[in-house]
Amino acid sequence: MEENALSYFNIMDAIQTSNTGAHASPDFSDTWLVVPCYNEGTVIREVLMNARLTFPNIVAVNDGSPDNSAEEIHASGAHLVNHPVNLGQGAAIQTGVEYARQQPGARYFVTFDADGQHQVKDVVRMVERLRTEELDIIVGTRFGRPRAEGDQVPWIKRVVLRTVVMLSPKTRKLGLTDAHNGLRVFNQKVAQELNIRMSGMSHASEFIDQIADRGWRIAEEPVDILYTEYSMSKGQSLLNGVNILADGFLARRLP
Ligand SMILES: Nc1nc2c(ncn2[C@@H]2O[C@H](COP(=O)(O)OP(=O)(O)O)[C@@H](O)[C@H]2O)c(=O)[nH]1
Ligand SMILES: [Mg+2]
Repeated sequence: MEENALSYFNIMDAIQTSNTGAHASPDFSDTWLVVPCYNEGTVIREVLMNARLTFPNIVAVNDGSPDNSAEEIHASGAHLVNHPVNLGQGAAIQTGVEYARQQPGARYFVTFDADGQHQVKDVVRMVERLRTEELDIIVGTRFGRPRAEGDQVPWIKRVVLRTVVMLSPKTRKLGLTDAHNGLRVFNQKVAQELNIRMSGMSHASEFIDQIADRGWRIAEEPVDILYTEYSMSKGQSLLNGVNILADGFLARRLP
């Protein structure tokens, strides 16, 4: 309990910092955030309520979480879709996109993490860019600009992500610097054509595959991923990194 309270305050600090500088947003009623969620009950309500201040349309896909994620999503006012069992982040994203693309007036779609690591101000910039540039999809990158003073990317994550890019011909061909960034903004064409079938970590590689194979026009946008005490306490950073590499090698799914 103690630990949860600590993480909670930490994430609220992070969210408040992340809001600083977000310009008063124009109308985002044509934009849907798709939020995959697994066991994020301690933070998901605040993350969604904060995002809803700018983006009123959010669908969170609760992927068979045994915790109180579903109740917290419901309390936030976001749309809630439940997977009765855990099907993985890729399946949750696919479900959320299928839900969002059916909503009247939906033109732009965003994949946004449930744990407070993504920032609303980055999404605002990416959607505005997608409105004005001839692009189908913009993906976030942690490495798109010279390394900043306060850069929080853990070194192991940095090494793994660099390695994935190096080993992945499609990622290199597309000119991408960050193969596993969960923050993406895309248009209706991508939302209609998207067909993520891999579970686990492989969905990020599958996303890259589909971008390359379907010829979607893509650009990267530098974003800051927040490494909060809460996100680090999930302890997945190292494991995810290893999984990303293992998945890629075993399934030959490095795009
Ligand atoms: N739907 C679903 N979401 C997941 C699953 N595992 C992780 N997530 C969500 O995917 C996002 C990113 O996961 P996270 O563990 O933070 O990965 P990392 O930040 O890339 O290291 C968060 O919003 C999680 O709640 C899963 O099995 N199913
Ligand atoms: Mg995370």
